Amino acid sequence: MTEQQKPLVGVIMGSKSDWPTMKHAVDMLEQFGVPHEVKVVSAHRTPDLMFEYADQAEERGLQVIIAGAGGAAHLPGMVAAKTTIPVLGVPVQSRALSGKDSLLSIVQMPGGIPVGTLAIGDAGAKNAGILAAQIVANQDAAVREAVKAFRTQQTQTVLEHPDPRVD
Ligand code: RP5
Repeated sequence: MTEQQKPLVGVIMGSKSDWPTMKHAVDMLEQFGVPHEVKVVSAHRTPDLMFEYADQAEERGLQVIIAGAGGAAHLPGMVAAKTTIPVLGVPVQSRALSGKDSLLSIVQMPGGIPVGTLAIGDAGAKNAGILAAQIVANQDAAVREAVKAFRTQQTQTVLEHPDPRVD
């Protein structure tokens, strides 16, 4: 439903193979009711599309871009180089190096072009979705309330299940 409204968050990834990871970011945006769009945009296979996407993001009304990539993960940094919209980078867990290559490719940006880098893999994607919602929440009371409700529920779940041996 939130995908049909004018998107505030753009979720892009270097390959279709990144989707099982990046889905966790989208799940959170859905949960918080944040309008978003999802697209494969590759720094290496579709470089012109990447620049066009970054160039047009602001005028299209995007407030945050979540960019996931693995291996030589240049997508988040290159998108950040072409826009002043906050870019959150998700290092996808690569097969060869377990995502350490992805992490270092994304996190080691030169001073002046920030990328907010999350953890490797599913947790990073999930947190990117939450963080993007928190950014949108600065100007959106409904999203703010949804994030707060999520936090409260999460805390309650832990408190109500203190014994790790019992489901
Ligand atoms: C990166 O290369 C993608 O982000 C992906 O994580 C990785 C492998 O891509 P595929 O070969 O699976 O398409 O650009």
